[in-house]
Amino acid sequence: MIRDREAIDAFLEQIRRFVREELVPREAEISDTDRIPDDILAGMRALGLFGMSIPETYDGLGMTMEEEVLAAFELGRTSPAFRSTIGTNNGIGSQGLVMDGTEAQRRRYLPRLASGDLISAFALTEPDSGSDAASLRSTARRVEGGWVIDGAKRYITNAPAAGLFTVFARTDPDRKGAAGVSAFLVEAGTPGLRVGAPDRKMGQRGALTSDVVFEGCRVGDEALLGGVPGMGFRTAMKVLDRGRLHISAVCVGVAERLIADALRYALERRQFGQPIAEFQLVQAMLADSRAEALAGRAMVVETARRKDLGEDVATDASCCKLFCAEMVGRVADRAVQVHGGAGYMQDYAVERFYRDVRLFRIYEGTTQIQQLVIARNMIREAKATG
Ligand code: COS
Repeated sequence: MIRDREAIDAFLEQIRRFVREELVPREAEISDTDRIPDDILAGMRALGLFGMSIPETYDGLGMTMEEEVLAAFELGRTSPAFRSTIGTNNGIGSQGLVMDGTEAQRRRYLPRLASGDLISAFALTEPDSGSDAASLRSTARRVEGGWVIDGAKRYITNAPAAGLFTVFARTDPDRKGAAGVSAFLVEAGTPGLRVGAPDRKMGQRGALTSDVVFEGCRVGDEALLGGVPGMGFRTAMKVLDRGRLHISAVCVGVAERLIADALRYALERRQFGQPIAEFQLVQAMLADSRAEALAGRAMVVETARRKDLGEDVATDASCCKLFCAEMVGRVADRAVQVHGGAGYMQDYAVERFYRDVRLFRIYEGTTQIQQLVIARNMIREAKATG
């Protein structure tokens, strides 16, 4: 439900220009240095990109889900590391607060998250708890006036830069599954919180992840998200529903970029006396990619619209993540193939994107977890309706 079509179109055009003029030319540099330079961060702040999904009451842009996915399509047209920089503040790092935080918690953090002065991280995954998120072992023990958190978190996006962590820990040791889990807002610099060295990843260089360790980390009562224990897992799942739609949109944007690169190369590269774009086997790869990216775009916009209308889109958000993450993997593979030997060389962006997109099938719920969620919900609905 776009409130003001002209305003959103103008904003999307600003992002498009920023991506084309400021980000695309710096992709190789970001990959080489493994960091996003300050001038780019300043540009992102100036555009308001850190606060797209944060309500206007807390100084964000208050975009609807539909508007957010339209923006994510644009941001997808460059290295995913750029999107990752603003990704946690718009998604998994802020939405727990937006959805379930107390008014005091929202006021304390959301305006600074919206401006990008504060970076957030979502600390759910652990060394022994990935897909089986409800089995997490980190604990938060009740003490006078607060809680003491112990445990280790792994692969936490933006942890090295984060000033605020949403940490999931078990507050009820007697309840093994989801019910005993609570969420805490823990500020960087709190004694007992330690951030590890950045991980060395296959791709998405510039998007930093690391371990986060809690050893006797004491926080006050006000750190418990929403002020109610036992709600953390549900918060995490709701946040991931939204995050999965956003990631799906990024996959579509990356696919469209790869198609543009592959088409340009196919028109320039000549073999057997003509551009390889004239060959039907190359055309088949371009056409399949185009059709699949369009399917992804359509399902993401449709699901986002229905979410804005207040419908439960958990199943379809997983459908989008499943399809779009796999789709961009196929599109990247074809883009390398169209480039032939050049596609295997680091001189061409497709080589880097091929590695970057591999992560989409893994994080915010693997493809297999999406399949499980979709089928489980289908079966539940069928049983409920008899
Ligand atoms: N929205 C709101 N609540 C939800 C929900 C959703 N989408 N999904 C689950 N819940 C609630 C359930 O209703 C249930 O609450 P009740 O016990 O009150 O009914 C609770 O959460 C537990 O749900 P469930 O029984 O489905 O939990 P499972 O342990 O079976 O796990 C999966 C469910 C596998 C789907 C979950 O662990 C998951 O998504 N894993 C992947 C984690 C992930 O994406 N990690 C990426 C790291 S973050 S980048």
